[in-house]
Parts: sequence; C-alpha cells; structure tokens
Amino acid sequence: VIVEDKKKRLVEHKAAVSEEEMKQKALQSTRESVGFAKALKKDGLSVIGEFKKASPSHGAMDIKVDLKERILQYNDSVDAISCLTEEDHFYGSTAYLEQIRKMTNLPVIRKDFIIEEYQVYEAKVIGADAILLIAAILDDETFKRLYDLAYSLGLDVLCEVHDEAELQRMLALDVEIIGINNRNLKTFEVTMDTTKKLSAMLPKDFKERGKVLVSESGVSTDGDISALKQSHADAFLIGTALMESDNPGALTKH
Ligand code: IGP
Repeated sequence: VIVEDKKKRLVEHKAAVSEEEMKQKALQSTRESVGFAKALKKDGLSVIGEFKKASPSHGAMDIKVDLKERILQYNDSVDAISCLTEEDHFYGSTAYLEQIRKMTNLPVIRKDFIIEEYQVYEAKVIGADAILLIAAILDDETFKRLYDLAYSLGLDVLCEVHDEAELQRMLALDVEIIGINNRNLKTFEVTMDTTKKLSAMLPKDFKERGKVLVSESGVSTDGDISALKQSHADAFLIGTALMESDNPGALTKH
C-alpha cells in the first residue's frame, strides 16, 4: 500500500519538477555532503535521531516540541538526523528535510520508500547526505542501480534488512552500511532479538572492511541500548521515543 501511494506521489512530484530538471539540479549541486557513514564509525555507539510526525504502527506522535526546537536538541544529542519525507503514512515532507538542512551541520538521511532514480536526485537537491534503501521492496538489480547512483552523487546509503535472506542479498552486493530493522514491516512486531540474531550472521571481517552496522526501530529503554551494544552495532536509529520526549538527551547519552 505504501509503495502504491508513493507511486502516486511521484507523479505529483514529477509534475512540479520534471525528471530531467531534477537530474540536472542534482548534478549541478555544489553542496558537499556531510559523511553519514563516517559519523557512525566514530568510537562508541552512535545515535541517529529521527524526525517523524506519525507512523503506521503508532499513529500520530505525541509531539512535545516543534521542528526547530527538536533539531536544536538533536544538534546537542545525536550524531546524525533521519527525516521522514513519506507523506501519506508518516506525515513527512521533503520540505521538512530542507528546513532541517538549514538548521544543522550533522549528516541528514532521507527516510522514504525510494523506488526510482528521481527520488535519489531529489534527495541530493533537498540537501540530504544519505538515503535509505529497503531490501524488501527492491529487487537486486534495482537496488544496485539506485545504490550506485546515490554514491555517485556523494550520498551514503543505509541498506535496510529485516531477515536473513535480505541480509545475505546485501552482503552479496557488498554494501557499506547495513541497517537491521527490529520492526517487522508486515506485523509491526518489534524485538531487539532481530539485531542480535542477524548481527551474529555477519562475516567476521565486516568491521575491518570498513562496514557499518545500524540497528533501527523500537529502541526506547536503556536495556534496549545495552542489548544493541552486545550485538556490536555501530549505531542505532531512534524515532518514536525521541519524538515523544521533551528531553531527548536523556536517552541518547549512554
Ligand atoms: C524509527 P522507532 O520505533 O524508533 O520510531 O523507529 C525507524 O527505525 C523507523 O521509522 C523506520 C522506518 C523504516 C520508517 C525504520 N525503517 C522504513 C519508514 C521506512
């Protein structure tokens, strides 16, 4: 359903800015990306703080502070920012990402259901430093095409998996950043055991080869964070618990 709605939204986006125009804008952009992978590779467990107003599993967020105040808090408490740009199910917008870009020097990742080149060019144009690609919604050929395009534009790619088959596909593509989603996108069930189980399947030299492991979704307690440390994650991505808190620093200091 989300992907179908995305296709409709893409028609609207292309009516506003044509594919050729978006491509030219992206290619002409002189803005240098802030390293997303680099920010996550620093010593210790890094934090990606997410900006989202709603999600299918949770409904509308009980938002305590506005976008500006939230980003000022994130500037002091996280290593990278994730911004939902998906409109219909997460109430996101490319406009939020453009605003965030103006308020931070942290790397910003575009969180969306990316299925076409157009969205990768658009990510560059709105000021993203990285994009999310979801293994479950892309075949290998499309995944690789979008992945290579992103890196050619200077964007890093967070490659999201939820099960062993998807993880093996990403390892075969030799991607740089793997994100293990603790949430099953079909049942919405979340458990840190997903990260535990899948991280144990990574090759021994994964880190030595400069690869990055991120754990995504459902992180809300100090216990969750220690579980992720034990799974040797480089970073975790946290949305709901931060959006519904007026003091995100309390959870991100660990
Ligand atoms: C954040 P949470 O449970 O902290 O709000 O989760 C993030 O992982 C989640 O928003 C997410 C997501 C996605 C959203 C993970 N993968 C893919 C949209 C698309």
